[in-house]
Amino acid sequence: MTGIDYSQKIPNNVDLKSDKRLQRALERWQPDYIEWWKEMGPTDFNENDVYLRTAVSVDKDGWANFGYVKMPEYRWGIFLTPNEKDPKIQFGDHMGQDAWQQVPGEYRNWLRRLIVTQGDTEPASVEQQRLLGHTAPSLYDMRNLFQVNVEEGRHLWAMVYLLHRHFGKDGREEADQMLQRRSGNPDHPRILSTFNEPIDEWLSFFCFTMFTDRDGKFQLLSLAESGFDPLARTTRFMLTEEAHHMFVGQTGLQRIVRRTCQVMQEHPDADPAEYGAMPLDLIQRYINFWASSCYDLFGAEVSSNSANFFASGLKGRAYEDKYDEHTALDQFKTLERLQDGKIVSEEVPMRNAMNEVLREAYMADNQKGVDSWNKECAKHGIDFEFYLPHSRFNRKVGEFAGGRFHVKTGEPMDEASYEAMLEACPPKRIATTSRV
Ligand code: BYC
Ligand code: FE
Ligand code: FE
Repeated sequence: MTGIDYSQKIPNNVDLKSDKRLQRALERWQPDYIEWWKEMGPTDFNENDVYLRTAVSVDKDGWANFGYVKMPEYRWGIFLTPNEKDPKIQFGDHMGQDAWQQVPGEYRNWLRRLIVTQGDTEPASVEQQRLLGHTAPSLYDMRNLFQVNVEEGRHLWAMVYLLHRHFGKDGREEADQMLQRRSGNPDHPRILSTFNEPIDEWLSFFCFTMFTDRDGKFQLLSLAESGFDPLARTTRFMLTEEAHHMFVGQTGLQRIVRRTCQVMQEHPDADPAEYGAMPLDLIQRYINFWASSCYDLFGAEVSSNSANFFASGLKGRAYEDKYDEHTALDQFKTLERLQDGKIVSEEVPMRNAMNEVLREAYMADNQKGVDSWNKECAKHGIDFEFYLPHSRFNRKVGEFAGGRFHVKTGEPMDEASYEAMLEACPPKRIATTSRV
């Protein structure tokens, strides 16, 4: 392989060219990545010139870099948000010590696992969305789709950089496997559940960017607090891109809701579907599916993993600096647990409840989107209120996995009433996933 000028080819602020070993590792990985992109990225658009934003530096101007590019030639860059001098670990057992610039040996496996789990979601989402270019509602939407896709590709690069730079041989092996797992493949699936669900129409795409990319936001916020400084700085830069992804989701759904409301105003007695608009209750069903699937992405309500990640300083809470206290020792969180089929409250050590702390923040953020769609309905005088499914509904992970709970109230239900509820409101995908 001839030397690629990485400072040219891959915009970066990590001085790639001065680290020959790293450069060689990335040089070996890069053609496999391009091959993966061509095989698993957006179908049939590899030859098209697409008007895309490419980040070429971390400062504000580096963001406004727009131009036509063929997607396989996109310049996937590697950026770490510049750091303050002498960063410290901000929480957990090592609070106040210098942040790690190298992988702490005792936490190597946990850290690798976090980075691999994060990294795996990025190509997964590109795979999930690969057919959507063919059915884009407009050129505007198509461009947004491809922008999201190339940026998720960049997020994979970000995690692969960390693996190559800091984890030696096993990091390189993990990086290779990122290109080998396949979304939805029963023999070789992506790691987390939601990332194996098909996204073959745009309502799902908008729900995914609304709800799943928002899981991305909250996971990245908690990794941005990490005591492993390169991870914190990488994820901070990724967060700047996430805002656009969620904007695509929230406003995409809002546009659909608006159109339905207009049709309902014009034809109050008709089914909006007859006029090519999406019935509001159908949209709600999709919300029920995608939001509940994403609740699972936070892990179990009570989790020793989450306690370990926090104690070790590897993964904090979103906006850790807003908390008064950063060890979370001698603190408890009251959680609901399932005991003999009954929901009971239990005090759980705070560190073990960190997944739930993050999920609650996530749900509150989701609610803002729901409110904006409800405002749209109210503005058009349409009497309809969207809601978020209850956190116990349709869960596959954690305390309430496999249970039968009301989609709105979260009350336990017997099998027959649960089935009846799903019949009355059969979210297309829930019908397929909850009955397997
Ligand atoms: N599906 O202790 P538990 C994004 C496993 S999205 C399948 O409850 P923990 C993006 C778990 O691995 C952000 N398996 O969980 C968005 C464990 O397995 P083992 C992605 C699951 O570890 C859109 C067992 O169940 N980033 O960036 O406390 C487009 C018990 O686990 C699931 C991250 O996730 C599931 N849903 O928390 C593109 C951040 N949930 O050990 C991109 C990194 C759990 O028993 N990851 N399991 O074999 C983490 O912080 C944690 O791994 C999790 C899970 C929060 C995911
Ligand atoms: Fe991402
Ligand atoms: Fe994203």
